[in-house]
Amino acid sequence: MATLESVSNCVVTGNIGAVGGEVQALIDGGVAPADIINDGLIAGMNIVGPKFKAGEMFVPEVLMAAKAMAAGVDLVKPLLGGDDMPSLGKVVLGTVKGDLHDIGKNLVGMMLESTGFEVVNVGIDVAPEKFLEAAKESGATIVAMSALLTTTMLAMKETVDLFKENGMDTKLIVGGAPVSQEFADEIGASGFAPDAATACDLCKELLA
Ligand code: B1M
Repeated sequence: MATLESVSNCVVTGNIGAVGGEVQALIDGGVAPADIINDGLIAGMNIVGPKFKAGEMFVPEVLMAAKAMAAGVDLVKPLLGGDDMPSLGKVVLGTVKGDLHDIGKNLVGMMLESTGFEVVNVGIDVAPEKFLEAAKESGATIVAMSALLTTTMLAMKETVDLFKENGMDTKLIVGGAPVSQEFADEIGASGFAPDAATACDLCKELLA
């Protein structure tokens, strides 16, 4: 029988073939989409992290875990709704220069969309100039940056500085595992969110 734990196990073992069936069974059984994401898919990734750090899992296995997670997320995403809501505002979202991690960033994008924001997802390894160009082109009022590596957090400061140099009044917000409120304050960002749900609240606050 499919459970949140079996979904989590599919992520940990990178079982791309099985994850879809398990997630679908939970959906059919009436489990809330947010619970499938938080207590199934993310819970699995929370087991992968420490194993990767401890050298018990390696890059190819983590990649399989990431793909299994993405396959699960794809099934849940349409259920989060948001399509019919009027737009709350436009947010440019990307993972900063030098950083290829996109699972958390994409979850933030999904939650923002389901809350009613229009999201311009500029992808991974995004240089400060590209964030600026995307903000100018789209007219977004918020730019949300994600970083998972301590080394790439510096690119967040470069981006904040570039927006200031160009006289932009765009709100720049930051998030990702190594990022903190203290760091956001230090680089002059408009805000920090530790998770996707808080990122939505923060965007609403900034536009209020
Ligand atoms: Co990477 N990796 N990785 N990795 N990887 C970490 C981040 C690491 C902590 C693992 C470890 O050692 N314990 C470590 C970083 C150490 C450090 O700098 N502190 C690490 C490393 C070292 C590396 C490589 C250098 C490994 C190597 O090649 N030797 C390499 C770097 C590549 C690069 O980016 N240049 C690398 C590669 C990879 C994979 C490609 C194999 C894969 C990424 C696949 C992908 O993203 N498509 C991967 C993965 C999966 C991880 C871990 C295991 C999981 C990350 C994840 O997806 N978490 C990670 C360990 C960990 O974090 N525990 C690790 C689940 C996700 C839902 O959480 O991304 O934190 P997270 O997002 C959350 C919040 O942080 C927040 O909301 C999300 C949802 O609630 N959030 C935001 C995120 N972005 C936000 C933006 C916002 C607001 C909130 O805007 C305002």
